[in-house]
Amino acid sequence: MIKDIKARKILDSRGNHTVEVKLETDNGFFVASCPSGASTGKNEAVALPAEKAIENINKIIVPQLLGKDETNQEEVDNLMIELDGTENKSKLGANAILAVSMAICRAGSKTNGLPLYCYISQLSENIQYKGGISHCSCNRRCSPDIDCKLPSPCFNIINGGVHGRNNLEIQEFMIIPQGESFEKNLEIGKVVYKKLKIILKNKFGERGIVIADEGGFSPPIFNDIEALDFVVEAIGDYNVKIGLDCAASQFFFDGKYKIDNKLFDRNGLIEFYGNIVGKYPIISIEDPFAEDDCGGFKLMMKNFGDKIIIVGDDFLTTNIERIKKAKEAGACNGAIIKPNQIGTISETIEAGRLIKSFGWKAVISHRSGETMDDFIADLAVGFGAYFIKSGAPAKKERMVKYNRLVEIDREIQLINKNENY
Ligand code: 2PG
Ligand code: MG
Repeated sequence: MIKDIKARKILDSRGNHTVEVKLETDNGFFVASCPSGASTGKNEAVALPAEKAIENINKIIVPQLLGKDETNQEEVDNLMIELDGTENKSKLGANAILAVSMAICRAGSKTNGLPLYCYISQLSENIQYKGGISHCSCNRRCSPDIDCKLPSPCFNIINGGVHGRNNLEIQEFMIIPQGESFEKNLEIGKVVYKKLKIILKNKFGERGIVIADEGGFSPPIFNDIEALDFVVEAIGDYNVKIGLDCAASQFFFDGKYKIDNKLFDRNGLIEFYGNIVGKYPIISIEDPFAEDDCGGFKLMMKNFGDKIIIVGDDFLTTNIERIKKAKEAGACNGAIIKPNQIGTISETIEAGRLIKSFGWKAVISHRSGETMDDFIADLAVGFGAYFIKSGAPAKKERMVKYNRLVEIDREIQLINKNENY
């Protein structure tokens, strides 16, 4: 039973205020906090100033939630959605609602005696029960044969766009190691990141290794192709692919896309992407066109949909209706899932299930303004996400997520070997 909820202001990784919630049940205290984006999609749920969101939690949400059952995630989330009453959570604030929703999820996992990823699996029906509870060998009331797979990490090692301190238009240059385990991939990510640091320092001195919002470097280069060349040099002989988040809404002006001082129409941009996909080991491109340019996304799918993953982020905003429309239009084959784009864990899970039902690749993502909350690590495993984006293998608010994934990975391996952990 929910006994108490306290909300307070904390600072995020950019030094901005955000909301942290501490929720109390009979089983203890559960803390959660909300991240925030810089390149936000205009259809995202609305975050209010932290003070206002906290006031809404204390005055409106808390009185309605006290005494409720923390294991009824959907019911409690629906209650908050009703209390808000808007399409985009602008009355109570998505940051207020989400922080509470995450804390409830943590509390529910504890009450059920399950690790968070396992509980989220159950919430999203991702676990295959082996004849039910009696077959459990790990005392966790879930099958030892968990259908939880670790996502592949996408490490954002060069930051441009609104996250960078340079003139690169593409927002994120990510490396995606192809090793056999999560831990191995983290190791490769770390090595390539450090190699890139040496390369950039040799070329640009200290200015080359300025670190930007997501822990990636922000070297003083003006050319996105040159950035790709640095990434490839750092990768060397490792089996590592590349993912890009173009966040193209940020370089779309008056109907034209501006990259590297050139203006492109849709077809021109397709040609630009064709050149880089042909030359570099790119396997995924996020938001290649602006958030309202569904035609651009369709063209992207038509040209490259059988070769790479075309991921919608600002384009979809973890929004069920937008995801459905994109499916009908044939505009994506992958989607970003960010809990604070939609505002509750139940809706996040619903969006994830829809994405997976289409056979699309689900990409769980952090925000550029983060906290030390590692919820998305458990979410990624619970969902069976294909990728997780949590920035560079640097900066502690990014690393807590990757470190939590290593912990989960070890735990699952032990469970699958029927050993105690
Ligand atoms: C993105 C995110 C996270 P932001 O565009 O995918 O990398 O950035 O949180 O600024 O929207
Ligand atoms: Mg994005």
